Amino acid sequence: MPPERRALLTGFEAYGGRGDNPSALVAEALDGQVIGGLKVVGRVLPVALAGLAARLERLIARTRPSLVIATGQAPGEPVIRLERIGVNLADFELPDNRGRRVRDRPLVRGAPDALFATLPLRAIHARLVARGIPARLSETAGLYLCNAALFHLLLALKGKVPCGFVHLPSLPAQVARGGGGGRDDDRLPAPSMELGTMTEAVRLVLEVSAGTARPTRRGWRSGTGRSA
Ligand code: PCA
Repeated sequence: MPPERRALLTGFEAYGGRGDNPSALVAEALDGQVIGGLKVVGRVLPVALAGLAARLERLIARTRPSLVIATGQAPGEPVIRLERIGVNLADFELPDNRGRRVRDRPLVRGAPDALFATLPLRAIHARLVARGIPARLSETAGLYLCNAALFHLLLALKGKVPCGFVHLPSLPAQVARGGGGGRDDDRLPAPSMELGTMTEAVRLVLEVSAGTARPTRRGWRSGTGRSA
């Protein structure tokens, strides 16, 4: 038997006064499934900057994944959003779940200003759209915890393991409730997407990424790296 290969899939807990987070529900739903030959290890992260990098590094060390997909909620976003880039900056528009609001601060001093996701984003986008799931490539994951997770993961993985971030819309029930925490993003007529559609989207992201990621002598690579 060949050794089991794993994909690490993370979601975030609820934040901003909302009762739930679709990314946590998707990570829990796919935990333990085998997708594209990889056993999915689904984990839910706290929405807190303190300890985030260490937690991600621990998860990588324990899981030794061949693929890492992080996910989070983007209230107000109508489609599946495939993040191209993580930036070395934290500037929170609201406090994290430990009450900490970071302004204008690099995530890691001395690290690069930005790192590119290493997933085959065009192929993923094409597969989602072919399945009838609206999706787009995005050039900013924000300056909050989702961007921080993407940046820390890309820094830790050093391009050796394909890694990227998927932002998910709000759940219909979140929009129906009119949002939480006094934020406008979830108020009607805000967009939403069914949990089943989002789960299928993340499943397809895993499948396409697992299919194109190939081991090379220099480590893992996926099909994005053509230069202009
Ligand atoms: N979304 C937030 C953090 C947690 C989440 O699910 C973000 O976009 O940064």
